[in-house]
Amino acid sequence: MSTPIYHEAQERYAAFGVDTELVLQRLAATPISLQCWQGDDVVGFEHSSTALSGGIQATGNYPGRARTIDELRSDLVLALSLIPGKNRVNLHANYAELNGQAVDRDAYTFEHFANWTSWARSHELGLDFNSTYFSHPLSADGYTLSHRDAKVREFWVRHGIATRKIAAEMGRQLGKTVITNLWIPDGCKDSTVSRRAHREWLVESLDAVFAEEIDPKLNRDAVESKLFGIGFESYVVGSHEFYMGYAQSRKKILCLDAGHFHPTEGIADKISSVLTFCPEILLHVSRGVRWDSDHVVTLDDQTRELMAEIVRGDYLDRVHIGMDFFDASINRVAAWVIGARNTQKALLLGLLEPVAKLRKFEEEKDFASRLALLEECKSLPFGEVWDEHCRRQGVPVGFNWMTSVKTYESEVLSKRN
Ligand code: RNT
Ligand code: ZN
Repeated sequence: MSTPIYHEAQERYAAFGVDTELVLQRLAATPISLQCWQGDDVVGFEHSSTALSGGIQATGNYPGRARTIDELRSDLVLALSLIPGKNRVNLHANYAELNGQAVDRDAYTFEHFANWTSWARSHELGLDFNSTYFSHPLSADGYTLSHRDAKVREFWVRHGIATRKIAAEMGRQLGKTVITNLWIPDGCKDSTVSRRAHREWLVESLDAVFAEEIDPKLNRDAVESKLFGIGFESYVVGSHEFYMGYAQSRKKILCLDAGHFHPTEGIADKISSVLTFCPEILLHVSRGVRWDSDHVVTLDDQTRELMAEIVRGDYLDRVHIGMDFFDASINRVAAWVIGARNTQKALLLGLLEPVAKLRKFEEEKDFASRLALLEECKSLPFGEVWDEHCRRQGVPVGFNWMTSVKTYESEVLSKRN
């Protein structure tokens, strides 16, 4: 039963030509992919579990990090139960279940992800996937697919191929398409003179990784750019221009990570440019703070603008929404829930925008009314619509979700060391 307060909100929006019922349907139909790596500070479960490298860092030492795959799954289940809608889980290749086998990343097979897949099936979750090119002895000098040594490149090409095969099998078994993302750390701390050579090696390697056609119903590939990394300040091989060209020419999905551009540069304005040339976009919704690209997503202007652009351009069916942050300084389950609920709230705000009215003002060159209405929208009762969504989706309304996290913290997380 909807509450009277929701009906009031419904009428307020209806006055601007917005149908909140339709909005809630669209919101419920849009999954968010939860990054598994928020649960264990991107460590993964390979035997050696080398320290996190590749220009990314999870800072903080809040107790409760998942130390085993079972712990990570149980943390994910709690987080998912507090986020409205049918969502997805995004795995990384270094979350393979190796059971002590001495197998390197170029030889990973579906069997190492079979348990993850049956777990996903039993929770009716879709999976997404990532090849892992960091935290490995063969990436220690900062280069992988664009390494000057062909042997190193070949190792990583085999890893990329293995990842796509695993993803396709996950997609087949789940009956849900997997989006596999490829991000490499490659680059250098200081002025590099062989920029061209590394980029040419990277194209060659990527073409080799993607050589085999895979049914797009099972797996689709994305490539992710970055401006700089920690210790990779002067040169990153896979820059935005590089992958924009690559994705456009090879018809791949372009992954835009909100934290991978200049600090004042948002990704909202890129959506309609990229989608003019690329078939689809994968989002890594994140929050850049100074040099860190991976803070927990808040309901900030950049995220709101991003979601508004996706709705305004009618692009929802060409955009895959994933999150990418890793915060080790707060309760990790809470981080997932805060980030996901904010991502969804930003999308809800975008869906609630009276686009038709705003467009009309634009056509009439009435820019004062456009600005006035855009600002007016900020004080419309979107919180009531959000609460209604949570109620209908059977998740806690408002701040109440935190109670479950606190109970779990005292009963489970605080007992980990
Ligand atoms: C790194 C990229 C990449 C990673 C994950 C773990 O800067 O954003 O997406 O965060 O693959
Ligand atoms: Zn990312």
